[in-house]
Amino acid sequence: MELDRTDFKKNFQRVTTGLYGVDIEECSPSQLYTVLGTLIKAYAGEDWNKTKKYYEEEQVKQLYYFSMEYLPGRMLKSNLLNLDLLDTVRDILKDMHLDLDELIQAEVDPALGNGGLGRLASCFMDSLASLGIPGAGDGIRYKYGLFQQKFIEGHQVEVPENWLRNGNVWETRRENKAVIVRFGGQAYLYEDANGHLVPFYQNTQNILAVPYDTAVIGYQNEIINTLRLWSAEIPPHEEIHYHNLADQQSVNQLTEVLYPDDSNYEGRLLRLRQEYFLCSAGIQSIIRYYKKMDRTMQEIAEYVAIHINDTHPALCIPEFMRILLDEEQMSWGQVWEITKKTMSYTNHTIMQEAMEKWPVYMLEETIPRVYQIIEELNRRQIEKKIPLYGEEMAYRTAIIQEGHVNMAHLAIIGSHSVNGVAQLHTNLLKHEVLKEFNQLYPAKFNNKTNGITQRRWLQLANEELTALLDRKIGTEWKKNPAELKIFKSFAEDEETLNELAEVKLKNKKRFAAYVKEALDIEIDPTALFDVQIKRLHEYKRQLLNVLHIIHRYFDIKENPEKDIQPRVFIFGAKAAPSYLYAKYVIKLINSVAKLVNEDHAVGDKLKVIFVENYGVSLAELIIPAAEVSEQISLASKEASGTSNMKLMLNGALTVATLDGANVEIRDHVGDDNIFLFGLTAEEVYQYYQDGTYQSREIYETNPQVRKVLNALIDGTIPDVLEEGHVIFDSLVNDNDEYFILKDFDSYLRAQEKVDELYQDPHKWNQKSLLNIASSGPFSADFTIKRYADEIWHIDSVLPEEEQHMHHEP
Ligand code: GL7
Repeated sequence: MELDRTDFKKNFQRVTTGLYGVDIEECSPSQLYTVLGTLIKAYAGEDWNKTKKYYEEEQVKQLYYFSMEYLPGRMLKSNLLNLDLLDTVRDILKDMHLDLDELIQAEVDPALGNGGLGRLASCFMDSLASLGIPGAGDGIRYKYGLFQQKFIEGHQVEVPENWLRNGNVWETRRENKAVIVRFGGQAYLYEDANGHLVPFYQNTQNILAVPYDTAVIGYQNEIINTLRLWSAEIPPHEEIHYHNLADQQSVNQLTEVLYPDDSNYEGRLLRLRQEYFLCSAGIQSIIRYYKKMDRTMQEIAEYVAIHINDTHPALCIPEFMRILLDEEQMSWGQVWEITKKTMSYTNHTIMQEAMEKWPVYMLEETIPRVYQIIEELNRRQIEKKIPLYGEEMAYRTAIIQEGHVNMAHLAIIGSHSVNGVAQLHTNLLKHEVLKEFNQLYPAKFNNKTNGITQRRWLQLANEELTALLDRKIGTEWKKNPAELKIFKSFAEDEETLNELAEVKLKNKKRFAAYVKEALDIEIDPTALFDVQIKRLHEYKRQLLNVLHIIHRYFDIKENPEKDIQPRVFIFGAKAAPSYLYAKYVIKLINSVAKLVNEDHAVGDKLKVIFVENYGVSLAELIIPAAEVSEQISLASKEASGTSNMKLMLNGALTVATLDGANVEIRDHVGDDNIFLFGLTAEEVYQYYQDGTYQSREIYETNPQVRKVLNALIDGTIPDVLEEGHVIFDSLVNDNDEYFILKDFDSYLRAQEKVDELYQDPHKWNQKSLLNIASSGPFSADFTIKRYADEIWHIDSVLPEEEQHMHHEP
C-alpha cells in the first residue's frame, strides 16, 4: 500500500486530538498505539470493503471456520507487515520522534484461546487471506481472555484478563447484523395449512447476538477477510422480559469468560450455551447472507463450506438442519444430504478426557428443538446401520449413548470430511480411536498436518533472521515458503553459518534483557538456550524435563571440576486453574529454579527460567532465541503440536519423541538433525495391551532415577513437601501413566548428545540451518491450500500468476 507521508502525519495529528483532545506529546504509548491502529484500520477499510463486494458480486464459494478459540496475537505489526507498510510507518514515526516498536508493545494481546488449537485457528485466518481464499472466522468475543498467570511463591495464581479495558481499535461492532438466539422453553411442532410441520416456541429466552468484525489482512495482496466474534446482549424491545437481575446476568455471563481448560471436558451448562450461541448466530448469519444471492437453498453447499474446529462448534450441524427444515421447509432427506456436503470436522485430540459428551437432559432443556433433531438423526442412523453392520456396531457408533450426546459421533456422522492434524494422529484415529467409523465411512477420513504462518513466526518475530534469509536466498520465500529449502545450499558456507550464529546470539541477548528486566535474573547469552513452551499437561511431560534438570544439578554439584555445557532451561506454561497436578508441576519447576539459580556453586552452568503468563507475545520473544526445542510428549498423545514447527523455523534443534508432527519434522530434516528418544506410539500401545509396564521397578533398579525422585520427597528441593509427594507417588506408586521413568534414560542420552554437539559450533549451526531450510513444508499456507482443495473445494480469487503455491513441497 502506498502512503503519502505528509498526509499521514496530518492524519496522525488529527486523530490524536480527535480521540484525546491533546497533543501527541501528551499521549501515553497506549494512546498513540490506539491512534496508529485507528489510522491503519481506516487505510485498510477500502480493501476490506472491496474484498467483501467482490465475494458478494462474484458469488464465490466461501468458507466459514467455526472455532470457540482464537489466539491472533497483537495485530498492529502484523497488519503493517501485510499491508507492506512496516518500514514506511516506522520511518515516518521516527520523523515524528516516535518509536514504532514502543507502540507495538503497547497493544494488548487478546488471549481468546488456550493453546495450540486457538493459535492454529489464527494461523489459518492469516493463511486464508494471504492465499486469497474467501474464508471467514466465527468465534466468541469473550469479555475476559484466558486468565493472567502470576507466580506467588512459585504457585500459579490466576488473575482476570480484562483485555478490552482500553477498547479494541481493530473491531467493528455491526449492530445491524445482529441475530436472535433462542434458548430453553418448549418447542411444539404443528402442521400448517400447507401440510408442513412448523415449530411453535414457548417461554424461550431470546438473546441478541451482536457481531464484532475484525479485518484479516492478506499478505500484500489487497485481500481482506473477516473474523467475526459474537457478543451476547439483551435484545432491544425485550428489556421488559429482563426485569429480574438473574436473567440479565445470564445474558451478560454468556460471552464473558473463556473456559481455561484445554484438554479436559467439563459438562458445564454455561459452556453448552456458549457453544450453541456461536453456532446459532454464525449459521443464521451465513444463511441470511446466502439468501441475498439469487440461489435456491438446494445449492447452498456449492457456495458455503462450514468447518468445525474440534467438536466445540458441532452444534452447527443440527442448527443448520433446524433452519433448513423449519424455516426453509425442506424435506429431511434433502436437508441431510446438503448438511453433510456443507460440513467438515477436524479432530484435535485423542485424549478421552477431552471428548465432549453432553447429558441429554441438558440439551433437552437448553435447546429443545435442536435436541429433537439430534434425536431423530440418532434414530435414523441406528435404523440404517443395524441391517448393514448389526446392532452392536450400530449402537457403538450411535450419537446418543448412555444418556449422553457424543459430540464427536455427531460431528463425524454429520460431515463429509473428518481430519486429524498430523499423519500419526490421523492413523490413530482411523485404526484405534475411531476405527468403527473408519469402517463405516472410510472415505471421510483424511489427514491435514498442521502448519504455522511464517509471517508472524519468522518475518515479524525474527527480523534478523528474515534479513539474513533475504540476503542469501532472495525474498521469494515470503510468498512461497517452499523456497526456504534454497537455504540448504549454504550449509557448508562458513560465513553464512557465522552470520546465522550472530543472529541467534542477538535474539538470545534480547531475551536475556527481558529476563533481567522481568525476573531480575542474569543469564549468560552464550549458554545453550533450551525451550519448552506449551500448556502444562501431564502428557506433554514438562515433568520429564525438570527431572533431567535435577539430574544435571546433582551432576554439577558432585563434579565441580567437570566441564559441563552451560544451559538455560526456559519454560512457559499455564495450567488450567482446576488441574491440581499441573499446578504442582509448576510449583516444582519454580522451586527447582530457585534452588539452582541461587546456588553460587552452580553459577552460569545451569539456570532455570519460568516466564510468567506465557502467550503469543512471549512466544514471539522466546522462539527466535531458542536453540533446543523440547517436544517430549508421550508418543501418541500430542495430536500434532505446532510450537515444534515454530521453533524449527527459527533454527532450534528438536529433542523429540516420535509423536504428532515430530514424525514429519524428522522425515523432512533427517535423523541426523534431530534428537530422538523414547518409546514409539506402537510401543506405548503394546504396553497398554500387555500391561507389563512397572514404573516402580525402574525406581528400584535405576540409581539415577532413584536419586532424582528421592530429591522430590527428602527436602533437597525446598518448599515442595506436598507437591513432591504427590508427584513421587504418581511416578512410583501409581505406575507413571505417561511413562516418564520409562523414557528417562533415553532422554538423558539424547541430552548428552545435545551437549556434545554444541561443543562444535560449526556442526551445530549447520544443523540449525538445515532445520530452517527444511521447515517450509510446515507453512500453514500449504495446509490451508490442502484444506481448500481437498475438503472445502474453494479456489483462490487471486489471478493465477499471483498465487505462489504452484510447488507443493
Ligand atoms: C490440540 C492438540 O493438543 C495439539 O497437539 C494440536 O497441535 C492442536 C492444533 O491442532 O490441537 N488439541 C487440543 O484440544 N488442544 C490443542 O492444542 C487444546
